[in-house]
Amino acid sequence: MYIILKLFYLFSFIRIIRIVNGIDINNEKDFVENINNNKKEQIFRIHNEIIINDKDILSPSIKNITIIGSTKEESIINFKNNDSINILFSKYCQSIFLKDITFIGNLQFIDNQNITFNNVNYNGYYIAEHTYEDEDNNSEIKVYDSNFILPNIRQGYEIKNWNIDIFRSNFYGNNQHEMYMIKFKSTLEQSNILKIDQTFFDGNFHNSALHCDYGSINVYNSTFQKCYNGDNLKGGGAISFLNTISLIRNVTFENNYSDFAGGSILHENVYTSNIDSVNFYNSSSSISGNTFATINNNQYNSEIELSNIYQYGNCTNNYNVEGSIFSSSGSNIITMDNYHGKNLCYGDAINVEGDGKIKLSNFFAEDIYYKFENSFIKTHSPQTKGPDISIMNCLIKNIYQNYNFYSAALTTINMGTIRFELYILNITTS
Ligand SMILES: *[C@@H]1O[C@H](CO)[C@@H](O)[C@H](O)[C@H]1NC(C)=O
Ligand SMILES: *[C@@H]1O[C@H](CO)[C@@H](O)[C@H](O)[C@H]1NC(C)=O
Ligand SMILES: *[C@@H]1O[C@H](CO)[C@@H](O)[C@H](O)[C@H]1NC(C)=O
Ligand SMILES: *[C@@H]1O[C@H](CO)[C@@H](O)[C@H](O)[C@H]1NC(C)=O
Ligand SMILES: *[C@@H]1O[C@H](CO)[C@@H](O)[C@H](O)[C@H]1NC(C)=O
Ligand SMILES: *[C@@H]1O[C@H](CO)[C@@H](O)[C@H](O)[C@H]1NC(C)=O
Ligand SMILES: *[C@@H]1O[C@H](CO)[C@@H](O)[C@H](O)[C@H]1NC(C)=O
Ligand SMILES: *[C@@H]1O[C@H](CO)[C@@H](O)[C@H](O)[C@H]1NC(C)=O
Ligand SMILES: *[C@@H]1O[C@H](CO)[C@@H](O)[C@H](O)[C@H]1NC(C)=O
Ligand SMILES: CC(=O)N[C@H]1CO[C@H](CO)[C@@H](O)[C@@H]1O
Repeated sequence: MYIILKLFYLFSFIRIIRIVNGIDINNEKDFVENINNNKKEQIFRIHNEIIINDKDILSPSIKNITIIGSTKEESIINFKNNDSINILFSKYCQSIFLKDITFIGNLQFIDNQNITFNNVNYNGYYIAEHTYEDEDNNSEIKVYDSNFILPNIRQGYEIKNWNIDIFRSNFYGNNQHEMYMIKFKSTLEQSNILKIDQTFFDGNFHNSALHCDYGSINVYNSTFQKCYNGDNLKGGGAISFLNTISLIRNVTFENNYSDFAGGSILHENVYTSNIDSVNFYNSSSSISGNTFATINNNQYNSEIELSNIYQYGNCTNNYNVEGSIFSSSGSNIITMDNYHGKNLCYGDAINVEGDGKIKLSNFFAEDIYYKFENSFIKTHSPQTKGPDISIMNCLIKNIYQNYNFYSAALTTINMGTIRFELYILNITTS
């Protein structure tokens, strides 16, 4: 009798815990009914794989909704309809929280306040939007310790008028050529924040990682590899910054390529960009700027500040790139301190179009290859006074010139000023 009482007591205790800890979802019917109709329950617990064949868009109206698994391996939500939106979280859902789960499906978020992915394998795309602009800029998407794998359709992660914080996560691209994995859009007034730390992007030689239009972008301690961009999207290999303020620190770019400008990074009409402690391995463009290209056709100056840059090129392609190091077009102010580069192929190392102000210091470049009418620095198409370039403490070692006609190895300039303080070692002409 005592034992039975004790068991009964234990049983009610477990029941209480269950109520406190939300509701168990065991199958498709549970999931669909509760997501659509349950207005009270906040926590949905998933313990096994739940396959959802229902093709209708689910639309919860729960203020604070948590979908939580036991582990990513055991707890799986798997939508079979994988080429359109599966769940739409409208503005009634203020806070959405996914944790310890594998989620296969596509999500749409409209006017919510907080979205969190914590320890999630996410195989799908999502679209997150605030339909209002310039009002509330405190809403945040958090992506922590998660793996995001894009399904093989032409849609990535779209984030409009949200702040987003990505931490210790991995993003894997798909087989769609010329697509952005993440598209981040804000406005001048709202200036949302995108923060990326300790995160890995793999563009699968098809996708570009990041497109940011307005906003303040911080990328730390991360890697961008195998990214590709082309002539349709007209962006940089891994990253395209438009109208942004950005900071990139302790980041590696590896095997990125653009058929447009900027092998790894394209700056287009940006306000400022600060790039510190960054490696570029095998980063190339077929047009301009193997590491980065800065294009500005605006009234204000784009200010690009770089320090501690390492570049190691791979001379496997034959492009006559405008800037095997970088290129500048328009009224940019570019300063670069402490640069080391090796294997720079095959165009002008630094190409300056228009009236840029370029200041290089502690600059070491080794094994520079020319195949065409190339120079170490080439300036062209001056707007008013031409560019103003200064180089302090510069060492250039081994320029290999393979061209049948006359070409100036160091500088080609048709207006403006260049001031060199340098040591040149070994120019080889063949
Ligand atoms: C939403 O639910 C989660 C999990 O129970 C909780 O941590 C969080 O504080 C809740 N947020 C709000 C705004 O109620
Ligand atoms: C959103 O998150 C912030 C902090 O991250 C918190 O202060 C706020 O209460 C959350 N809002 C909701 C609706 O959960
Ligand atoms: C969708 O699911 C089907 C069947 O599982 C699969 O063959 C197809 O590759 C999936 N599509 C995408 C875009 O993942
Ligand atoms: C929100 O916008 C205001 C100006 O409208 C700006 O001062 C503030 O820094 C912004 N906050 C965030 C988190 O972006
Ligand atoms: C990431 O970057 C920030 C800012 O540079 C730095 O403070 C932090 O220590 C870094 N984290 C790791 C794990 O390196
Ligand atoms: C740079 O980032 C890597 C991760 O990519 C990290 O291991 C390392 O500690 C970071 N270094 C600094 C100085 O932050
Ligand atoms: C550099 O890129 C080429 C293709 O252009 C590739 O074959 C090679 O493996 C890359 N090298 C390194 C060191 O990653
Ligand atoms: C380019 O990459 C290939 C493959 O990784 C390598 O064999 C070759 O040595 C590299 N070339 C240079 C110049 O680094
Ligand atoms: C310059 O080239 C010569 C002949 O190839 C070589 O012996 C010498 O070491 C080179 N100097 C430097 C500083 O690389
Ligand atoms: C330098 C580099 O890694 N180039 C590769 C970039 O990606 C394209 C395909 O997207 C490859 O063809 C290049 O070899």
